[in-house]
Amino acid sequence: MKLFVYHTPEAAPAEQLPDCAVVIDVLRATTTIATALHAGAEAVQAFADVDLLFQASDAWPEAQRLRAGERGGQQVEGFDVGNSPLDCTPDVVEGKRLFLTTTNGTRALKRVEQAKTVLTAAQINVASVIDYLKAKQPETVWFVGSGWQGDYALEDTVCAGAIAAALWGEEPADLGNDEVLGAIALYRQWENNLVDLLKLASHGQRLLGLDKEKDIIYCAQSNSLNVLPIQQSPGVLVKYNGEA
Ligand code: 3SL
Repeated sequence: MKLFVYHTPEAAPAEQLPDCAVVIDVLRATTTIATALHAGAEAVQAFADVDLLFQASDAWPEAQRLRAGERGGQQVEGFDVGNSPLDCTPDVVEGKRLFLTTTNGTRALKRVEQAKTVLTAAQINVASVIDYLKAKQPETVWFVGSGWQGDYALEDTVCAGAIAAALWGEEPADLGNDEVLGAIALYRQWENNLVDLLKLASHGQRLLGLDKEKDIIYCAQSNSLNVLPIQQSPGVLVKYNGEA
C-alpha cells in the first residue's frame, strides 16, 4: 500500500486516480456524512453545485429526501438543514437521502469520484477507515483534504496523519509523497489536543465566528462513531456493510 497526502483537491495530480481515494473534510462535510449515515440516512448524495442538487432532489420522493448544505457556513436558502453534523439525528435523517452541497468537501468528492474505491474520513470515524484499508490493502491510497477554496486546512491534514500513522509502521518505502510524513508529524504533535488545534485552524476560527463551537468540539472527537461511508455510484455514499 502506497500512501499519498494531498492537502487540497487541486494538489492531486490531474488525470490520475488511485485505487482508493479517502476524502477528508473534518470541518464539517465528512463529519456530517459519517454522522448522517450512522444515524440511519439511506445515502448521502454529494453535489458541488446547488442547481444540480435541486434538479436531482426534485425527482426524489419528498418524504424521503433532505436538502442539506451550506455556503459561507450558513444553511442554503430553501434547504431543510445546513451542514452541521449535530442536525443529523435519527429523527431527522432516518430512511432519508441527504442531498448535500458544501463549499469544499463535496468539490473534493467530485475530483475523485471516478476512483475504484472512494471513502470519506473524519476524525470521528478514523478507526473504520484504518480497518478497511488494513483489510483491503489497496495498492495506492490518496488522502485528499478538502482545504478551503484551494488552500491548506490543518484539520484535514491532521486527520490524514491519524490514519497514515496507524498504517505506516515498518515500511517507509510505502510513503508516496513527503506530505504523508508531514501529516503524521502534525497528528503526533496534536493528537491529545485536537479541539484546540481545530479552534486555531482558520476554518475553526470562521466557525467560531458563526457561533459553531459545539460543532468543532463534536468534529474533534476521535473514533466516536463506527461507520464507514463508501461511494456506491458517483457522488452517492452509503454505509459500508462489510461486502466488496
Ligand atoms: O467547505 C465545506 O465543505 C464545509 O464543510 C464548510 S462548513 O464547515 O460547513 O462551513
